[in-house]
Amino acid sequence: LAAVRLADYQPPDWLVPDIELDIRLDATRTVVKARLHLRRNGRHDRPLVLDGHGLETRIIMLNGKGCANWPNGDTLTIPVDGDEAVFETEVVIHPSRNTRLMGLYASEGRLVTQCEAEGFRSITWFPDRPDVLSRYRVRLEADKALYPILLSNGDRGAARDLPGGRHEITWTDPWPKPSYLFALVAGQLAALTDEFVTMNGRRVQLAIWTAAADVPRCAHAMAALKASMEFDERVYGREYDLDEFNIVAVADFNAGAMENKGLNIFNSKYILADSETATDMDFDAVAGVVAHEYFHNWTGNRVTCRDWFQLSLKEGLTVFRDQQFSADQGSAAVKRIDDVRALRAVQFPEDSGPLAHPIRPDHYVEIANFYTATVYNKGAEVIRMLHALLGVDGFRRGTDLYFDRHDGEAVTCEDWLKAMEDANGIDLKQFRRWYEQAGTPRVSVTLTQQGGRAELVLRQTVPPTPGQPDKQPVHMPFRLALIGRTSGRRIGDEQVVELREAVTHLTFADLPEPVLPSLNRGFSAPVVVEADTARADLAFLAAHDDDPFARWEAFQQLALSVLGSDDDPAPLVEAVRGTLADPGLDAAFKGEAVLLPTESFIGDAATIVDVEAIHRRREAARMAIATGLESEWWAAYERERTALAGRETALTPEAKGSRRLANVALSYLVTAGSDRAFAAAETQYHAALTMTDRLAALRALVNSQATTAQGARAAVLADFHQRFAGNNDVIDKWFSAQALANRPDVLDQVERLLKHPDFTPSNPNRLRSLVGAFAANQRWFHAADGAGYRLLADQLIAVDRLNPQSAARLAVPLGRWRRFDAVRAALMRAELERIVAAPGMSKDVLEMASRALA
Ligand code: HT7
Ligand code: ZN
Repeated sequence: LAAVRLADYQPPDWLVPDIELDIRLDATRTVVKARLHLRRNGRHDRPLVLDGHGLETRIIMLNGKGCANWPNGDTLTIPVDGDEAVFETEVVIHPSRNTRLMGLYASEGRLVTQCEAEGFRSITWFPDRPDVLSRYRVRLEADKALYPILLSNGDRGAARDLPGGRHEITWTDPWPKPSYLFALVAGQLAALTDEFVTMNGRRVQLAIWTAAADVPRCAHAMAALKASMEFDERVYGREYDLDEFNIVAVADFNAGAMENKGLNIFNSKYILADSETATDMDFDAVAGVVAHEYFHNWTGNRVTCRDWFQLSLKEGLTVFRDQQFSADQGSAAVKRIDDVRALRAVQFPEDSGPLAHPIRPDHYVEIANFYTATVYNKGAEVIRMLHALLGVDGFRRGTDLYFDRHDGEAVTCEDWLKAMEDANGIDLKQFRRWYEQAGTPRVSVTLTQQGGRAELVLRQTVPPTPGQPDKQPVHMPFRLALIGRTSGRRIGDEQVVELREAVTHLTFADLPEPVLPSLNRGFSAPVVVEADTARADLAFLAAHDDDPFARWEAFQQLALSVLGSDDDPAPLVEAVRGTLADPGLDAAFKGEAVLLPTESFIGDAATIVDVEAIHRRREAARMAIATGLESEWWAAYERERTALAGRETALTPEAKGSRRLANVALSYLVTAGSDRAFAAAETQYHAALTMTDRLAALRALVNSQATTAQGARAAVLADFHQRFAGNNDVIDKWFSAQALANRPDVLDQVERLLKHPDFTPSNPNRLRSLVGAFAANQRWFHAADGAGYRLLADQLIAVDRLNPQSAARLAVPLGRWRRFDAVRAALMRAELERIVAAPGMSKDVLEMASRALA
């Protein structure tokens, strides 16, 4: 497998300041003519080298004359005289055969593109790399009845009818962009439209395009778009720069969405939402992804990446910006907890396994494999640390300088850090290690107190990762405070301590009472804290810490401690009792703070994951919390449902909080197993006015082991499928609820569902909703006989023929084999070896499987 290396980067030999595309669209046979205006970059005599993939090449011309040169595989090499030239090609492509969903493909009768990272080369010959920026002029022509709407980037020109029922339109994008930001969409679409007036008075026409029947389901996305435009002006001084902004929702999409200039293309799951079909979490995800793609207009598009090793330059920064936006629009504390939970669920395991890589990797085989939680989510944490170190104003000075300096350029993470340094007169030399070193740092903390004097010692280490045996200490902001052991109050101010050394000593004097440390408040640094705090102290912090994140974290640590042994879960029951009874906490926070860590998170804390013991202990603790607090759960359930009366579908933070706590209560009540609870779940399922409530009731019943709930389970599953037939995003939830079920027959159910007529593995959402969800079900995926692993590998091998990106993602769970007992590890390895040996596997899969085995 040939790797691309950061160390080998060379600037492009030829630039393409302007490109004209003429695209005659047809699902089976699209003709693409391209005219590239070339400029030699520097003094050299190297030829023009272009990328192409799967193109039927008809014509190649240089300066108006046919060329003798012909493609050699995926490259086309053309010697060019002079410093400027015009290079033209004509190729034929076949969108309806394109199951990879990269380049131009068909989705529900429409034609759509996905060019990041290397999809443009499947549309035409081009130097398909992000540091070649061009102005695009694009003529689209198609049958008008089949494709009445023709969209591309930039400003729309005049549209014209043509003979034979065809029509054409030309789009001109004034902003130079890399080929990965090119997009087109053609098809039968209707729009929800609106307008935004920017801070300098530009009137921007906004449109979200989808099937006509789904237009009303775009309202939440539209509101989020307008709020994002306002946020980027208010917080970053960034204004939108075209007269229109289009978003298109499509059903078949490899990722969440794509930030193409002026024409964002979305997985429909992140656009379409109404209370009947979308949960509160879905609504929040829609707003977060809409904001993310919009924010890319500056962080990614106006200032782009020099090469794909710099991916976190745009992705880490843009995730941080969308997290800030979501915190600004709702509960900041709950948002932070959710973001940390997601980081720990996906990025921490990645960083401690064979797929670990720095946020700026230094080599790859297939770049699509590096759209990872490390590049995105750890990348965002690194930006968040800069924000903490520089403060709000210093960070803004840094971003202002970055945009001023680099507008219209393709730059590196180094350019970003230099702007931060120059704007603030600081040195980030040591901070750069976050970009170079993989692995989650560990900070171990000890506190000793004698009378009014305490000493805190913090020791940091960064563990070895593949290819990086030795690590250096990193520079991090570590927020901490002291909490009085008697009063339960914060003693003194919170501090942001800048850890740089392997060992840091802090002393505190004149303390009026014994104290407990409140550490890494707000999760100010993406590290594992090892504090060896006694259970009683964790319970005290879970009841008293004034930082909401630290308070939530104290309960998580308490739960990890109790569930790591066969001890009585009574301390957890008491902690939950205290949280439920605390009048100072809102329902949204309570709904988070009473949840036990997931089985996989408990497993991550152990050296070897004991699948059965973790499941058994967690189930016992859940049952103890459920039965020990049954009257409290009924009270919470009834109180929150009463609070919702008359505003069941409201999306205010209060209403969302009430639904959250009521549904957590319902799940504990169904766990406790009374007939009254089953009846309440069934009633809620049928009477629900929101998907949040209906799905919560369905999940509670699906997860119930009680034989008395069997009838209700089958009935709600059948009803759900029938009620939402044809709505892909909702049917995905039906598949996931069954694949994630906490039941011994899950594997049989998944095997049955693989044969269900609605299971379409070519659709990435559907594949993830069944096979991806099943692999996240720790207890039943890791069945001791390896049947879960076999099922996953079979699906992966079959899907690779259709869509290598989808297949490669399925390899990740098997890559965790080192964390399991010898029998399971051998079974997982055997499946990885079977995958590697299967004939004709893609390089996407081969790279993932071979890294996993290494
Ligand atoms: N920048 C976008 C990345 C993306 C992508 C990557 C690989 C294959 C398909 C893809 N679709 C979109 C998404 C984002 O971060 O905004
Ligand atoms: Zn992004």
